[in-house]
Amino acid sequence: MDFSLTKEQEMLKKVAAQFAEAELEPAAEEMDREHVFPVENFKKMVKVGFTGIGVPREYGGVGGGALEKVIAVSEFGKKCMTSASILSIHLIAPQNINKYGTPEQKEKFLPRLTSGGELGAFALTEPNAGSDAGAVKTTAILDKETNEYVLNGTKCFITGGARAGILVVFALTDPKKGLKGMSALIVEKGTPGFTGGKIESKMGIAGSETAELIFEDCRIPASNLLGKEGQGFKIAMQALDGARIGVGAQAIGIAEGALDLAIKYSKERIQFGKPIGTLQGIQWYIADMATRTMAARSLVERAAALEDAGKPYSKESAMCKLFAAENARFVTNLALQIHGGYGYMKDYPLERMYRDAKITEIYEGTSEIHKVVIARAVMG
Ligand code: COS
Repeated sequence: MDFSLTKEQEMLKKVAAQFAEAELEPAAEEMDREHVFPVENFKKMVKVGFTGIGVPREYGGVGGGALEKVIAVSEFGKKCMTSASILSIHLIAPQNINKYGTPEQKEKFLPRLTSGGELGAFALTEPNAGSDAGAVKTTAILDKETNEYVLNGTKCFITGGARAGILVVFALTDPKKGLKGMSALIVEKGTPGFTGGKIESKMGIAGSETAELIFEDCRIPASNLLGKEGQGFKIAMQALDGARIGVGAQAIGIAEGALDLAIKYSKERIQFGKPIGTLQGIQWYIADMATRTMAARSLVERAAALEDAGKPYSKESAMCKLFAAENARFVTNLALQIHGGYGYMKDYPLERMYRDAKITEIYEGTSEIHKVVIARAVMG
């Protein structure tokens, strides 16, 4: 297997790393403390082109695919997990409109999401439809006279939701059919009847806004149907297969960032008259962290390569996210432990990274859901 990056991918990695160090890292602590969305940094991401990854140039994108997303998101994750999360989740909307959209939908919505500065969101989850995504209750009933869907319901835990300009929203267009009656609609911010509700206060990734969305007789033109009626659940599942690689990338990023900090600290910190990194106990921690993180990266890149090759990757996506997320918690925990009391203090980034890492085991599907997906795939 060829693990080398192309010249363009090497360049992307370098640009993303420099961007993360210069723009994202300095803002990370304040974002965490103040729970503020990084408006200026998002504008800069747009300017450099990160928000157009995976979308063709004719729609304002920068091309590339899943591997390019992994490269950029993991570099962001090393320095600022909130920013990695914002980019990774933003990309779901343009990539899905690109995949399922009509030429008219692509022309209308993609340039706004890639180079136009609008944030995208993916609205599936509801208070009673989390892991059981098929239990969505939001409805979108077609008014045949006006040719509009009338959207009613409440979504929750939607990253970027209330702030997003363009959202992919899942609703039942034929409630009698359950998940087979689910469809995907493109919804624009400002549509009458669509309001943002509660903004959640979270344990980590504090700068990424996580919102409740309320739809009350919200009229969506029938031309905003993404894919076909009844295809919504499959679109959601396929979108999540891709999105899970994004979370895997966040998880390897934060693990690599924490490992870098742990190595640096263990060489600098003198106890008992020598750097703690000379102690075998610390070396064994570092060796375990490095080995597992390399394994996580390999799984994430493998899933991305399969997606880019157009091969089935649902199982691999679940495996990479499951493993990389558990590793992110493992590595941030040990990196904090190596820093001792300093690691526990807010003056150092480790306690934030430890809190930020936890979400990777929960969003875009919990670790337990990934085990369901993997077991079904391997056991038949
Ligand atoms: N790609 C394409 N189609 C898929 C699919 C995938 N990855 N996963 C399931 N489907 C299809 C199935 O093939 C089935 O289609 P048919 O009826 O035509 O055979 C249909 O979708 C229903 O699938 P299934 O019976 O497996 O549905 P379940 O209700 O059992 O749910 C899980 C499956 C648990 C895997 C799904 O609900 C899930 O992923 N839940 C987690 C949701 C999640 O990640 N939430 C986070 C939201 S974003 S923060």
